[in-house]
Amino acid sequence: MRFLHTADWHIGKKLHGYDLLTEQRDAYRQIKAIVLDEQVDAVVIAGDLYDRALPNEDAVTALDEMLVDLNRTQKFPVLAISGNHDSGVRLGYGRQWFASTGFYLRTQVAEGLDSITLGDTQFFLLPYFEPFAVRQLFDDESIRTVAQAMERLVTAMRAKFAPDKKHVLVAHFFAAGSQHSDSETQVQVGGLNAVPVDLLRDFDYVALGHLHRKEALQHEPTIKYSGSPLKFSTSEAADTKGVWIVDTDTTPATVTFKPLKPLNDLVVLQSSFAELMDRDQDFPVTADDFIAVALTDTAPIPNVMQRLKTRFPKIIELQRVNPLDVALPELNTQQVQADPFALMTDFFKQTTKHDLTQQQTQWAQRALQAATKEDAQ
Ligand SMILES: [Mn+2]
Repeated sequence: MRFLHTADWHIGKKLHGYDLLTEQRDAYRQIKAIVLDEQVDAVVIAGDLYDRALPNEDAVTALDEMLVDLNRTQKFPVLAISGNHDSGVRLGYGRQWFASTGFYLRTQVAEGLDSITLGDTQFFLLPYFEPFAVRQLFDDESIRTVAQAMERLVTAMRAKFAPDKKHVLVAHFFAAGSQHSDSETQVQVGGLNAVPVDLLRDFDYVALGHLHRKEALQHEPTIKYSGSPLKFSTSEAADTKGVWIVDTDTTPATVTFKPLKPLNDLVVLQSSFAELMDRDQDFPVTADDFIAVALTDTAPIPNVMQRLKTRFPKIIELQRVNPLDVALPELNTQQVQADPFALMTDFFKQTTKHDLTQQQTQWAQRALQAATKEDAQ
């Protein structure tokens, strides 16, 4: 069995107000090309197909087109689960019909125990779940955490293992020891709801969704997050996004990464305002790329965003790399009253490493006069 593992499509997601459907459709085209090129036996999508429980019409249309193309037109079996961003009930609409064409969609935790066998591999498709659903399923009040729930679920799955088949788990949760990025909605506080990876060792491969970086879980050759097909936050700017091709014919399973090339990239530009505005400076970005600006300047710049956007139209973030060093000196009232202007100029120099300009000196003096007047009133 050779399959493609992807997850976290988040169809309908916006990046700081910018619609990503064009980029998402392009990522789908690339995934389809890999599916055809690698001649896989199935495509696994490990949750968060949509970005929200109530996706808008454009998002529903786009995902529908992708799945129809993959499953009906290209005739690839699709194995998918709902993630924490999906509404299980809405996404799961029609799933009994879809199964008739080899589109297996699981949105209820109980369905995770009904395995699907394709070729030599038995797939367990476990959607994102809350512990109470597993508490109800097993009628066991002692199940309080995701880890406890998962232990029960894996035991139940193991009882159903066909001994002559390979066993693959598709799931959507936070695996203990994984690293978060900024674009994930954290579904747990603390470590209470992390799933220990030792619970997952009996599977030949575990195809995970939820975390958006493929590097989120290190040192686990057969327990993997595919990551999202697109960069969804600046913390992922340096990542290479892609999908895994998994062969279960070998022991252990062979896992190969296939990169996706971003149509419009998310790039961090770290530079001074003057350099960024200089038309002779060549930055490796296109007008359609999403730009996170990391400004090295310390001085205030009027209308900075508006001006930067004349050069880089799609700025999604603006940050200062050198935030002012504002360690306040210990002062007493006497010192402040003695020479407030000297204090102010010292403080300015200390935090910005510059002297006040003539203009700034005027502004400062005027502000101090106004404040003194207010005090006197
Ligand atoms: Mn996600």
